[in-house]
Amino acid sequence: LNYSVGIVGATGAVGKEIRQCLETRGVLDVDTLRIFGSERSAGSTVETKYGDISVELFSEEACRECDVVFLAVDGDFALKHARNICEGDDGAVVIDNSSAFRYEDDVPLVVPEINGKETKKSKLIANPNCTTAIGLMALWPLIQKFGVVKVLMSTYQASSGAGQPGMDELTSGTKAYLEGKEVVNKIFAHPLPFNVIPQIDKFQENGYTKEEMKVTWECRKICNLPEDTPISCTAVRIPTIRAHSETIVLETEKDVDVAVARQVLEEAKGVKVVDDPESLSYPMPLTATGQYDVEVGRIRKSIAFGDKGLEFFVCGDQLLRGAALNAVLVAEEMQENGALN
Ligand code: 11C
Repeated sequence: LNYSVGIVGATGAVGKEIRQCLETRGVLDVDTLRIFGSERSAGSTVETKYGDISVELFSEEACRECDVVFLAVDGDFALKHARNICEGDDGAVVIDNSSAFRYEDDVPLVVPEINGKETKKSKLIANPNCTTAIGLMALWPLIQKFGVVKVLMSTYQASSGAGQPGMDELTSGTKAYLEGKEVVNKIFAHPLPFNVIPQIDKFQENGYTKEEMKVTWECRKICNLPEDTPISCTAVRIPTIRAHSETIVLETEKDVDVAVARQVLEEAKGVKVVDDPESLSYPMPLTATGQYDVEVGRIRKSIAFGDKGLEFFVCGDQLLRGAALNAVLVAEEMQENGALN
């Protein structure tokens, strides 16, 4: 079972992390790694665990020669090429990181720990939005145990959500601010250093942003919840580098026992409980950065919902659980369940 694996967009922030996850985890049986890029990056060399790899010019034909292709590109590019790459028996499995196919009925939207089995249904798999994937790591085990009436989420999202250019704009802007120079913003709607911006992506007709609606739509689809399950989010950009934080309020169907909730989270795969107020221990972007597991803490019964409510705080690495790691786990799941063969 030696697979030919392709990454499109391997020089971007998510693409780099996909390669590193493949290398450091070593679970997916990679025989050959192929890296595809634009004319600008084609011909350059990337040092990898699998040897020095020359970046190939992207083509659908070359991608179809692979067994599995990770797309770390924008939605328009994915829309144009993804289905052509996976079409037919001889097409490749495509794991797409963009939002292009997430809401298509025939495309599973997958967090492997939740609905990994869905990967058997299609050769095109959508990777969720980072905010959704990070939040669901904690929400899903709790929903299974206590049921869900509604979810209220407030996010504190890192600059990496806008890729390497977002992280660069925060870093250079912070330096400029401290030097008393003008802070230039091209990626974010306003200067991000020493600020918070309550807008991520475009505003929708209902007053929510697209980022906020992604959380609603994607949580429902991944957890197979009724279409009208109330899930509401306010998404805010803050000046951190690469871990998203989320305050989550879960109104439950059953009474919640906080000790049981904590135990459920301690046993959940991909979750690390960091929750000891006495030692000032709780999730933070700095400690969640570079970690595969999502940190969960500040676990408490909700004053707002009484016995039927739980509040907690989550931090997860946006580029890993929110993107690259999730995509690589999808491929590992497909290797395991035979969907890659
Ligand atoms: C952000 N969540 O933090 C966005 C980035 O739908 O894959 C990821 C967008 C997506 O800006």
